[in-house]
Amino acid sequence: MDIHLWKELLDPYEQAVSELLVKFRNLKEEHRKKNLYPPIESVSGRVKTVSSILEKMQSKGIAFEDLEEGVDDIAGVRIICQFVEDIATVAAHIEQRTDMEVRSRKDYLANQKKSGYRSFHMIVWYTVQTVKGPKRIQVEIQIRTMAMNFWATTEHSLQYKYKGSIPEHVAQQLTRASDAIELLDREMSQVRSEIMDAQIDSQIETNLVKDILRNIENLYRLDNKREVVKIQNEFYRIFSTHNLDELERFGKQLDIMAEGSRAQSVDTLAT
Ligand code: 0O2
Repeated sequence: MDIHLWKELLDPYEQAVSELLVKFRNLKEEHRKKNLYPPIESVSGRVKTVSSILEKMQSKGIAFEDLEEGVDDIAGVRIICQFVEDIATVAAHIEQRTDMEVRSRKDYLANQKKSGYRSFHMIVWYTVQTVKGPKRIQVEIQIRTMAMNFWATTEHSLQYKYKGSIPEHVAQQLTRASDAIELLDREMSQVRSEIMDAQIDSQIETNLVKDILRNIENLYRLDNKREVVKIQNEFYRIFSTHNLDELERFGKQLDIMAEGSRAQSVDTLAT
């Protein structure tokens, strides 16, 4: 197999990773726009390097003709969550999507690996549209918390440093660190609802401020400028009180004013 064929083989996998990154990032954004708690903290992806694919084929005895079936993580997407509970939410979301079909799951949360690795893996079938028509490929989706990711990234670097045979004393430290990570995730879950409330409030405030400033700018273009400066000062006063209810009331009043002002300017244009 020459280099040109490798590129041709990997192109649809690149496409799948790019598309899935957009889709999962949009899902997070959609939650934010609707003032909902997003179960996704961040998303990243990669296509396996040729050398890494070759290593996997050699270690598992996979022939070239079985490459795409046998190496199921050529395309990989990693979804990072804030809390352990979010992992199940994301997995359930993936199960019910119509643009991918779950082929298999590996629950390294219920069955932690000997190394201390914890994560939830799903292999999904995903179809990309290419110039040669649709191509159905496998994508590995890893779902884990930020804490689990910290552990896995560090351990991965050590695997690289020690070429896969981590010395016993380092392996023991990693096992202890993994136990500490599990405890940390459990502790964070205890305060989950409080953190979620705080984050949602902060998101509501961010969205409100954005809407209010847009309305103020629009009014400034259409209305009595001195009045609009007064409105702006009132906004700054309310904002400094950190009273979300008052800010919401102010935002609604401004919506009505902006609507009235828009209607008036349309009438003026029509006459
Ligand atoms: P990379 O560089 O991430 O691509 P299997 O024979 O099916 O049990 P397989 O096919 O490796 O083994 O599947 P598994 O166990 O689900 O692992 C797939 C990926 O999960 C790995 O890909 C890693 O990304 C991650 N992973 C699994 N076990 C560990 C672990 O002990 N430590 C860390 N840091 N990551 C792990 P690759 O191809 O190994 O690496």
